[in-house]
Amino acid sequence: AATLSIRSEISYVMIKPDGVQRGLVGEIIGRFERKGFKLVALKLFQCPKDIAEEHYKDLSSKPFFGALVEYILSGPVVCMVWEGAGVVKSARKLIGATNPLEAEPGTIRGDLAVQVGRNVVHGSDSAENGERETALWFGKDALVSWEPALAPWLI
Ligand code: RTP
Repeated sequence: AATLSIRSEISYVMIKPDGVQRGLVGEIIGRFERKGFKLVALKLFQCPKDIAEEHYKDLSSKPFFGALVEYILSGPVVCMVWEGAGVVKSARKLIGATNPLEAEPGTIRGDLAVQVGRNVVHGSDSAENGERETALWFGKDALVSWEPALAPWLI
C-alpha cells in the first residue's frame, strides 16, 4: 500500500482568553479535528507577560500593542499544535480574516466574533512561525508523536 508522509508542517493555534471565557474551546478544537488535522500538543495556560510580548514582537510598534498584550494576559489561553499537509494556510482559512466583521461566514471568526481586539483565536502565518511559536509556547520536544489506531475499540 502507498504510504503518505504528512509530517510536513505544524501550526501553532491558540484560543485567546475570550474564546476560553465564552466556552468556545470545544467548538474551535472540533473544527480542526473535523478538518482532519492531527493534534500533537495541547495545554490550558495562564501566559506570562514575556511570552505574550515575544509572540507579538513584530507588532511592538503598533498603537494597540499594549492593549493586545493585556488582552492575551487577561485569562487562560488554550495552546495547541496541529500537524498536517498544508496546515498553516488551511488553519488561517478556517480561522478567517483578522477583523471578524470581514471574516467570511463559515470561518471561526466569521461565525463567532465581532471585534478585531477580541477575535478568539490565533494561527501561525508561516511554517517558520509555526516552528518558532511552538518552541516559544511549548519548549523543545513537547510534540506528541502518535499514529491513528485501527479502531480496536470496535472489535
Ligand atoms: P493572530 O496573529 O492573532 O492570528 O492575528 P492575525 O495574524 O490575523 O493578525 P495580526 O495583524 O498579526 O494581529 C495580531 C492580533 O492583534 C490584534 N489586533 N488588534 N486593534 C487593532 O486594530 C488590532 N489589529 C490587530 C488582533 O487580536 C490580531 O489577531
